[in-house]
Amino acid sequence: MATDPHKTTRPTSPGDSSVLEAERVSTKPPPMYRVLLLNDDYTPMDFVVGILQNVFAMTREQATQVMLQVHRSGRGTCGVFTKEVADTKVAQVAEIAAAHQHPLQCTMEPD
Ligand code: TYC
Repeated sequence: MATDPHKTTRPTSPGDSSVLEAERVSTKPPPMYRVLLLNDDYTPMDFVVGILQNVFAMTREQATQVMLQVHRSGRGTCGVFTKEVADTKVAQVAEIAAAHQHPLQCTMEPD
């Protein structure tokens, strides 16, 4: 029981240490999502670098490499995240790009 990694014992309710029940605990990693930037002909390069620094916490050097990858190949990876984090970052990019009237597109796909 205690050596089965899929089960643990814990109190049935907070503060109740008298009753211990087996409980299944998920050990699966969560599904992950790749967030991608797409190229376009209008968004300024330095704006894309700023997005990668501010939304994806890249250094200026990393951000420049990813921006150039997107510019040259059509798309590039910003990072791989849980669904909630990926959704949030895609929405942040859309909001910032729209606020500056740039057509920059950011998408996500299962990794
Ligand atoms: N192609 C754009 C330009 O020449 C730069 C750019 C890079 C745009 C990456 C979008 O996701 C992008 N100004």
